[in-house]
Amino acid sequence: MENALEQYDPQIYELVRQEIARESASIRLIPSENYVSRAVMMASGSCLTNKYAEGYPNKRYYEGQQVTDLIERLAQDRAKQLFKADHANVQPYSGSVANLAAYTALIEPGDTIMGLSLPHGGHLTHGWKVSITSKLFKSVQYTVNPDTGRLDYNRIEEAAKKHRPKIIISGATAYPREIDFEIFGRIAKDVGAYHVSDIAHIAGLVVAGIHKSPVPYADIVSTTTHKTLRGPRGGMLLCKAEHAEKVDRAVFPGLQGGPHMHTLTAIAVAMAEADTPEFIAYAKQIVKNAKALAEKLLEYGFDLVSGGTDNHLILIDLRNKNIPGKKLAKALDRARIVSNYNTTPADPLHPANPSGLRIGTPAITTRGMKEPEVKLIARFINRVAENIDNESVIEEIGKEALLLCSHFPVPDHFIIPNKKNSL
Ligand code: DSN
Repeated sequence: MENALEQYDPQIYELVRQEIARESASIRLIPSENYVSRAVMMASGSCLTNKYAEGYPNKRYYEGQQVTDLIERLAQDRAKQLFKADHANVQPYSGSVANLAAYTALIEPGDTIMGLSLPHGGHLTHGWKVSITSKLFKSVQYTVNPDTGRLDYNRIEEAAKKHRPKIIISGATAYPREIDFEIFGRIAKDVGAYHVSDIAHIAGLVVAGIHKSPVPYADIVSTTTHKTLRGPRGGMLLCKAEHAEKVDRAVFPGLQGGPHMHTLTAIAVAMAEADTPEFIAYAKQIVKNAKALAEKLLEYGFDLVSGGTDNHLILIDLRNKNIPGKKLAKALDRARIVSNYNTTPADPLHPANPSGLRIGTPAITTRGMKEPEVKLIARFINRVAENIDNESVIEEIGKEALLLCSHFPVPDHFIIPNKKNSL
């Protein structure tokens, strides 16, 4: 397959090769990124990309579904078993579409949704002002408690009673603490709202039993498939039986046409991988690594939102270091440490140049790094911060980061074999 690419499109082949090398030769700390297995990669790059399959198994609008029906059913069954859900829809192209489908399955345009504000860790599609979700629906946003950086369930309940939303969204993209989905479920029930839970970031921790599952407490659970869950890029909806038909209709024909069958095939593979003791060990280590990283960063005087982490990510508020998030993210990138700049709760700066830095441990855990390596990474981050304008020190740290990467190669079965891929 790689040879065909090299032959037909050397320019793109070379760029893919460069990306393989970049991913191997950098410490990837973006909490929503990971390395998929070779099996997932192969399924994703398979002939299933050729097939149109609008509809659902046994109810398609195109013929030739002898194989696709079997694949989609397998993906659905594996997802249901893994998440202990009544129903699974594995067709959403992404988490954003999955969220929109969840809302449109349950409520009408103009109804009120209530989600976590973006600068406080929520997602764009939880009703943030620039998202279509705030234009289609009336959006009310709750925040974390600025003093603690944590969700304040009493305040969320007060807001729910005041605004009477039709949907309350739990879940986040930049929240380092465990979320109490049971309380969200109770609040929603008390005010007559549906509870939609977005576990895109923590899905891998949920299936491994490390973070409590929202499935018993939510009407619909939405997730992506590529973050801690370590599948291909995609989305998924899980729901109670009573919502199954509405969810399916909201995805197709409500929002999407033909499902991306190659992705769906790879999702099925990822679900099988996630249903193993190895995956549970990986998920446990993600959290151990994040806690060790947080502890070391605190020792170096970094201010962590909420004071630490319970999950896979850490949000650093850099105001006490007087370094803008973007400047540090770019300097770290030059030192082969890849993160993303991020808003912090009540951030006085614009999201394009905010006060925070978001980091996480899923990808480095997939590479087999553990607490000693994570402590070394904390040291690298601190040295970059202390030498933010000193390019020769940053270059030196980059060399050390490369050495660390060379000791923890992306596992062989996690990459496309490529002779030119060595560091
Ligand atoms: N962009 C994703 C993340 O990085 O968290 C959320 O969609």
